[in-house]
Amino acid sequence: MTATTLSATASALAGISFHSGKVLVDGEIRGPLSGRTLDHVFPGNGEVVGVVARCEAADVDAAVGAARRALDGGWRDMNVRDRRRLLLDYARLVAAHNEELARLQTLDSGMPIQMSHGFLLGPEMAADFIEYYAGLVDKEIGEVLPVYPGAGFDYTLREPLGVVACITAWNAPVYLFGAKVAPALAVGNTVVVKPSEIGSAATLRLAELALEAGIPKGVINVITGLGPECGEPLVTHAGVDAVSFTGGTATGRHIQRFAADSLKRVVLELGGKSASVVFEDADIAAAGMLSAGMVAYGLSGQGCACATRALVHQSVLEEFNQTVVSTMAFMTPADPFDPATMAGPLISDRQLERVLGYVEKGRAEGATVVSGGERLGGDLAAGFYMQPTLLLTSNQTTPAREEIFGPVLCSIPFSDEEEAIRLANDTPYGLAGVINTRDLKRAHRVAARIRSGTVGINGYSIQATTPFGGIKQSGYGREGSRHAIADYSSLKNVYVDLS
Ligand code: TXE
Repeated sequence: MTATTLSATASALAGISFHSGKVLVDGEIRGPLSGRTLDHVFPGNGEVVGVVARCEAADVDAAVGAARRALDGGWRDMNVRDRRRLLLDYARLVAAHNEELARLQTLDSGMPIQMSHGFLLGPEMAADFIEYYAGLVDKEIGEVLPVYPGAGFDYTLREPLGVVACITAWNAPVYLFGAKVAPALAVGNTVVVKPSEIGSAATLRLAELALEAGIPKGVINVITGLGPECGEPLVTHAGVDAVSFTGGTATGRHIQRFAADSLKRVVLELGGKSASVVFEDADIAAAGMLSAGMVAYGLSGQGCACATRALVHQSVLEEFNQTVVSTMAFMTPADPFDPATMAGPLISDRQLERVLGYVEKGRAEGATVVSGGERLGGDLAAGFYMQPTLLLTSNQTTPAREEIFGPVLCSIPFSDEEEAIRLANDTPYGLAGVINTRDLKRAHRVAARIRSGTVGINGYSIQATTPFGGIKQSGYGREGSRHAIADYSSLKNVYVDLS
């Protein structure tokens, strides 16, 4: 197949221009010092659409040096009014480039263009993060504290950490850029962003817009490359003061180990295996649509917060599963650049094979494939598409226990509230969760007992104003809200003796 069989992709690719194989260091868009690149494969049709710079230690050094100079050269000590205004100008510019950034995000990740444009994961969300944290620049600055018994007072100063490395995943590059870079910059840090080696076009453009908004060169630098060649030298670099990471749990463990020698601050936003608990009194149709949507719509299950286990009261299991199957049928993957498309491809052939392997493993362990489970052919054969899949299983099979990162929902029956809570918590992860019930007391009772960083009741939402992050193997630290400021700053205490 060529791109011509996906007509929306063919016309989008003909019209997109982007920085192929480039980095942004010290205000300059240029090729990597290594002189090496990696192919940028578009998951919608399997074609190479450009290249990604394959940076190594010398590039890391240059980017960290530029960030340090920008930090010491004015960004850290800029008066808060100027910094606030620059960030607000930047937020406006990002929002004004919604169309262009959304297309680049789809090019990088295969995310359907309607979701790339949407508020949840699109440029408006990145703009909202920047605007929200611009509003905190002159507010999250410290506090005055009482001292006794003598005469005196005490105050705290919230200070930047220095140079922050922001290492991001391929699944939502625009959202992740906003969630990490905005709070880091707001408190006066400078950043080196390392997006996934899979696609860097949206991240580079976001950083370039910062320069156009008047943010000084070196405040945001972008380098790209493989984990061991580029990510590791960045994490271990003596000039990096903190690391904010989103990606797989195994990589998160490596990063924590690499950062241990220098004791630099680490924030880890890792994987999940969240549960949506469906009680017998819930709106079953709404719960089924929500569950199906979380694994079939948009990212095709390639999101850390997706509730990929549905724990369903046995009395409503059949009705729930039927709703899921019909909703999934409605969300059959298609050309991600077509505005009508609700679900896109998986990120790579390797990832698709891995997900199909989980379905097979589940089958061998006794799970029933209620619907889906196959790779899509025809016009979509050259891309990485698979049918949204419903498995009926216990909580003990491999697909119910491991993060699959694909459109696979595990439907798991339970018989009472205690069992539902036990199953929801019977996972190494602790990122998100949903409780579906019309019983107000039960909703809050169960929300308090689910061991995770976030929980939704009859729905789920993440935004700039609310804290998002995990516990257990899902990592630690928070993105969004004023609580994230703590992860990107240190608190200095100053005592004043008035006696
Ligand atoms: O992530 P990686 P991948 C999960 C999901 C997925 C799996 C692997 O289960 O199947 O992780 O995805 C950089 N030092 N999530 O391979 O490898 C890497 O270059 C420093 C969950 O894409 O963790 C990229 O920029 N950096 C997740 C980033 O880390 C390193 C989103 C993420 O890559 C590095 C994505 C190293 N040694 C995947 N190795 C979520 N939480 O949403 C890699 N990197």
